[in-house]
Amino acid sequence: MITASPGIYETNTAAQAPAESEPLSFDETVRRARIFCESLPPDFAHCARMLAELQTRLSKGRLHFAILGQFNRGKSTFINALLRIKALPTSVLPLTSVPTIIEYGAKQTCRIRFLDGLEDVIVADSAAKIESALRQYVAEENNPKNRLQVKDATITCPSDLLANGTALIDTPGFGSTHLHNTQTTLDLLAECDAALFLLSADPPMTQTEMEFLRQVKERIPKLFFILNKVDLLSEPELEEVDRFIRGILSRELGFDSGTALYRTCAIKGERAANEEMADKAWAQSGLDAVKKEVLGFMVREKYFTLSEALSGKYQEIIAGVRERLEKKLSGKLTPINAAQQEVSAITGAIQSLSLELESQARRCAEEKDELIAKFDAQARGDAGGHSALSMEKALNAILNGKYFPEEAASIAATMLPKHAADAGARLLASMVNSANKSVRTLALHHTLALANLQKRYAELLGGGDGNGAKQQEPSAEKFIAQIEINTPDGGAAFGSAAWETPQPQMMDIFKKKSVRLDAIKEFYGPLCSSCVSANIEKAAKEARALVDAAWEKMLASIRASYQEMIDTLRGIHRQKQMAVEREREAVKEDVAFLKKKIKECPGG
Ligand SMILES: Nc1nc2c(ncn2[C@@H]2O[C@H](COP(=O)(O)OP(=O)(O)O)[C@@H](O)[C@H]2O)c(=O)[nH]1
Ligand SMILES: [Mg+2]
Repeated sequence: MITASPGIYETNTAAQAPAESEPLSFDETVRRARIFCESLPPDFAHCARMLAELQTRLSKGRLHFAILGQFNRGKSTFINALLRIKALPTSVLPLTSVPTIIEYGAKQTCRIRFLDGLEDVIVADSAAKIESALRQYVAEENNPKNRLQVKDATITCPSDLLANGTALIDTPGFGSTHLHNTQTTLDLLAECDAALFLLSADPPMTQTEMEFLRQVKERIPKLFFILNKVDLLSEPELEEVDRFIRGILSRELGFDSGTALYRTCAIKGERAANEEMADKAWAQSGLDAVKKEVLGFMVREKYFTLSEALSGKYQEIIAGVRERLEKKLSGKLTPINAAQQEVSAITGAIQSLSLELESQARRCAEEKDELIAKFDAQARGDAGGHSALSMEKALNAILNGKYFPEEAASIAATMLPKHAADAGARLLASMVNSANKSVRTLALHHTLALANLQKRYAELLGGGDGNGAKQQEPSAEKFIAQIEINTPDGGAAFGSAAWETPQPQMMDIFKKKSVRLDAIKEFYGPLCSSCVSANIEKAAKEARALVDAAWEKMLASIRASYQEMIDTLRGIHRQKQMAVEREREAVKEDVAFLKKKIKECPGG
C-alpha cells in the first residue's frame, strides 16, 4: 500500500526496511519498485531509470513546473520576466524546439545535454552568452526538427522563486507548423507535476489549444491559467475575452467555474528588470499576483502537489511495467495456445470423421437391409405369382397348339425349363438392377460427403504449412465402376435341361385327346410350380450373395477413404503436438520468470 507520507522528500535511506505489516513510506515503495525493475530484462531499464528519477526528485523535493501554451503566447518572455533574467530567447516565430529547465543555482549557467551521449555544452559567463547558446541549440531556426539531438537545456539562476527546489520548464510551443514540437511537449508532460497554461487574446482560444488542454488535464494534476498580452486589449475587450475563455474552460473542458485566470503583460514584466520605472512596469505587468499567488501557492503546497503528482506518476510507471510484463507473457503463450488449439481442432476433426464414417457404414447397412427385404417381398409376392402365371400360360399355349399330345408333351419338356430359367434370370436381373441403383445413390452420397469433408478439413489436412498429403478428389464414377454388380448371363444359372416326359400309359392313344392333354397338364403342373419356386429362391439367394459381396467392397472402399484422411490427420496431429511440446519446453523458464515477476510486481 502506498501512503503519501507528509515527509516524502526526506528520503528513507535508513538501511532497515520497514516490517512487512507496516504501510511502506512512499520513497520506500519507489525504492523497492526500482529494485524490482532492475531485476527485469534490459528493456525495462527505462522504467528503472524513471523510478530512479522519481526517487531523486523525491529526495530533493524537486517539483517540475511546466509553462505550457501555443507557440508565440509569450511563454519564454513570461519566464524571463518572472525570474528577472534575460536568458530565454523570444521571438514571434515558433522558437523553442527542446525543453529548457530553469532551476536554482547561485549563478546563471546553462548546460545543454544531448540525446546521443555527446558531451554536455556548458556556458556560464553572461546572460547574453547563455541566450546565444540557447538560440544555437534550442531555437527551431538553428536546430530544425532537433537535428542536433539536444535532449534538454538546463539554466540555473539565483531566483528565490526556485530556491525551494521548484524547477520551471519552458516547453516547445504546440500548434506551430513544427509538429514534432507538439509531440515533444506531450512527452514532457509525463515528467511535469504542475503547469501554467498561457493563453493570449490573439485569438483567445484555438481548437488546437482546446485539444491540447484536454490531454494536459489528463496528465497534470495541478493547472493554472494566464491570459497574457493584455496590453493588446482595451478593458471592455479584456472582459469579453475573459468571459469567453472561462466559458470554454468550464463548459467544454470541465474545469471548475471558479478557476482563476491571471492577466499578465509579460513584455512589461521583462522591461521592469531594466527600466527606471521598474516598479511601475512590474505592477502593470500583473506578474506580481502570479508570483505571489501561483508560485506562493506552489511553495506552500509544493510537498502536497509533489507527492500527489509523483504518486500518480509512480502508479503510471508501475501500470506500464505490469502491462509490459503481461504483454511479454502473452507474447510467449499466445502462439503456443494457438498451436494447441489447432491440435485440439485436429483431434476434433478425427473424432468427427470417425463418427461420420460410422454413420456412412450404418446408412449402407440400412440400405442393404432394405434391399434384401425388397428381394424377399418380391420373391414371395408379385414375382412368384407372375412367374407361376407365365409358366401356366406357356404350358397352356403348348397344349392348345396344333400338336398331338405326345408332341406337346415333348415340346413342354424342353420349352418349360427354358421358360422357367428365363423367368429366374429376369428376376435376378431386376434384383441386380435395383441393387445397382442403390450402389449409385450411395456412391453419390458418399463422394459428396467425402468432398465436403475434404473441403471442411482442407486447412488441417494441408498441415497449415502445405506439407500435408494432397487428398485425391473423390469420383463417384470411379467408385461406381468398382462396386457395381455385373448383370449375370441369361438363364444359364437356372438349369434349362429338358424335363422328363409323362409315362407312356398316360399317353394311351385309345384315350381321348382332351383326356390326354389334361393328363399332360396335371403331369407338368407340379413340375412348373416347384421349378418356379426353386428358381425364385435361387434368384433371391444369388442376388443376396451379389449384394453381400458388393456391399463388402463398398464398405471397405468407404472406410479406406475415411481412413486415409484420419491417418493423414493423425500424422499432422503427432507432428504439431510435438512442436507444441518443444515450444512449451523452450519458453518454460521465461514463462515461469514472467509469471513470478507479474506476481511480485508492486501494486498487484
Ligand atoms: N504585446 C505583447 N507581446 C508579448 C507579450 N509577451 C510576449 N510578447 C511577444 O510575443 C512574441 C512571442 O513571445 P515568446 O516569449 O517567444 O513566445 P513563446 O513562443 O510562447 O515562447 C514575442 O515577440 C514577444 O515579445 C505581451 O505581454 N504583450
Ligand atoms: Mg519560447
